Amino acid sequence: MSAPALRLALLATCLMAAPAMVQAQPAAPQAAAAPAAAFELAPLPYGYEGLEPVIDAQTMQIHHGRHHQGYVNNLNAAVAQTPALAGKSLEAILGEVSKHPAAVRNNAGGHYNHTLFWTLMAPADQVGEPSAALKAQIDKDFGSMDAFKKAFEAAGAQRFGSGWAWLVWDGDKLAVASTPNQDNPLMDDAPVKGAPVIANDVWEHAYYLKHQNNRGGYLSAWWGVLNWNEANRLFDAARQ
Ligand code: MN3
Repeated sequence: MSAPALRLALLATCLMAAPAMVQAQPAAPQAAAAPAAAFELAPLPYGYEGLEPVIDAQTMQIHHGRHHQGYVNNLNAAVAQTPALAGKSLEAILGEVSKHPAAVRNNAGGHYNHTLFWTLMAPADQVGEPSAALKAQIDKDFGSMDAFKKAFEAAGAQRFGSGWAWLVWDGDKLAVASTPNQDNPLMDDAPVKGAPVIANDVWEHAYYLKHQNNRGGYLSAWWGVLNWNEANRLFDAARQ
């Protein structure tokens, strides 16, 4: 918004609010100056307890309300300090992330990955099943659903430290990958690039309260809350 337009908008806001503000303190300047394009944390599409018993409610509450909120807050702070990023979409930032400081990489990745992750899970009675198209492509590229699941679990289990396991559509085929930290396949310097179809968070904060050191147990139980309806939608969208 240009400076004159901003002044007009502020004036209009003051005029509209005037009757209610007779007794009020002068408006705090930061309220009007909040960045228009700040990233926000969306609510979870189910309750904290919705993924029990695979993922416990306390883990979901901390993971969404503190970890993800932290990525959002830190991303907004990093963008505010990097004028070249003003107004850019999350996907656009990820696509040029190698040009930017680590705080942008880690928090843009953290926000994107978790936003995706929440929608890729659902209560066990709402997960649906793989579409015929996705199942056929998995059979073609991995041999069978079981072989795909084995490869995906291995990618998550073998990621040393913190990171993510992915199923991506690379334009020609499906591929399993893993990334460190909050990296993802949209980043311009990712070793495996493509459109995410399935993603699992293998940071200890995603499973430790319930599964402790048993990352393999978490990875195998996680199929019970994988939202195939969303994976099918992402696969269809990626091929258009
Ligand atoms: Mn996480």
